[in-house]
Amino acid sequence: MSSNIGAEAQAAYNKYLDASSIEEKIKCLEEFLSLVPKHKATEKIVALNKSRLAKLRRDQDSEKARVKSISKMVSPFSIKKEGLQIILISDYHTPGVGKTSLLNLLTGAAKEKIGKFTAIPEIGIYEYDKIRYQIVDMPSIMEGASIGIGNGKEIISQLRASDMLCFCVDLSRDYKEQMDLLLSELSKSHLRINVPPPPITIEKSGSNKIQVFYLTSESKDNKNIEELTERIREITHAGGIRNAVVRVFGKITLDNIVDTLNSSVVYKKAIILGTKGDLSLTENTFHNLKESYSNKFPLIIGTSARKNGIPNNFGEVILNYLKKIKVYTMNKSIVAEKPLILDIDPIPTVRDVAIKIHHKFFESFDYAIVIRKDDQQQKKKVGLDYELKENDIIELHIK
Ligand SMILES: Nc1nc2c(ncn2[C@@H]2O[C@H](COP(=O)(O)OP(=O)(O)OP(=O)(O)O)[C@@H](O)[C@H]2O)c(=O)[nH]1
Ligand SMILES: [Mg+2]
Repeated sequence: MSSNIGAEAQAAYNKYLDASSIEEKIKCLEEFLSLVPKHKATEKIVALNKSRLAKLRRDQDSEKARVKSISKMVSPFSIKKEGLQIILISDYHTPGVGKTSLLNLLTGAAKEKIGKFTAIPEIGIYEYDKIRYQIVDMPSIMEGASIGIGNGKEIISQLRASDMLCFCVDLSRDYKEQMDLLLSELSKSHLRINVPPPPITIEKSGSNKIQVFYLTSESKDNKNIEELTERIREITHAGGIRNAVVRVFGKITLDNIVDTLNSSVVYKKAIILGTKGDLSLTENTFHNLKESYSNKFPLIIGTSARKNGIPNNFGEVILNYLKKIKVYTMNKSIVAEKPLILDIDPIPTVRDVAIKIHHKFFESFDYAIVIRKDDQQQKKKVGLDYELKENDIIELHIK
């Protein structure tokens, strides 16, 4: 390059030649153009590099557009929730465990796909008591799913978002082998099954230290509090957090602290569905499956797509298991056909209903009328804190 551009501009130009990314090239060229003296002798160089810069910016824009369009592409593994999302999972085996058969039994969907390997999720809606359960028949989980084998990453990311998992276990095969594989891949993917989130929160703070508070009498019952506090500080520090407020609400383990620091850990409720219960000797296997896993899985149900199906009140059983209740809203004396689903822990109140329907009901709330059929006083005028029970009918009034 000509010597009349100046040393600084030359240095910026050299940096541009060495730059590897588009962003870096753009930055260096901008710097070069701001430094180069503008006169007749440099006119050509300036124009040339302005043009290069414009081209780089166009390249950058189209690269951004490309990335955006990829991220917009909908993966068949990412499923939009509709109602309560329940996902059927099993290990990979030929013949299959019977997930597609169960999906069909519950929802009528995918009949023609039974007996064929399910490569992308199949979906159906199971309705019970006007509550919609979205049943997802997921492709089976292979060994190494946690590191991405057999679309493992995509499958597991959807499991993380679901309301409940059904471990489907073929009762005509070795149940332990199937359970071990599923539990191991999910655990490696940081899914914690049928355990509540640990009673500890760690919140980054502005203070210059890690402060630990024991906030309940149960939390004060932790063994050797001083030592535990020291461990909490060490583990939190090792997790890259220097300033934090740690709140402990109950009994905790050191693993609980590690999990709390790991934002990818999720806590999922799951049940076991034994399949092919019509085949010989499966009664015995079902009994053993229950013996082995009922401490970790409080709900284990035997099914058969060929003979006795699945319990008629499956929807009710699931709702109870998920610790949810249904209530109904009322508008101008007309009770909504579809119920609202609320968690029973903590006890739901009128406030939860108002927020769930629309924020305006909460912000401009005046009073609510609650009708409870099994109560002495059937109709009550109540406030936001009023605690609700299953099948309550609620009419919200705003100011
Ligand atoms: N006897 C008996 N056979 C069943 C039952 N459920 C499924 N099968 C059979 O088992 C085979 C696999 O059933 P699918 O429902 O396709 O299994 P899947 O879990 O969806 O299989 P993949 O999609 O390959 O993972 C088919 O031949 C079914 O007819 C059952 O309850 N009893
Ligand atoms: Mg299938």
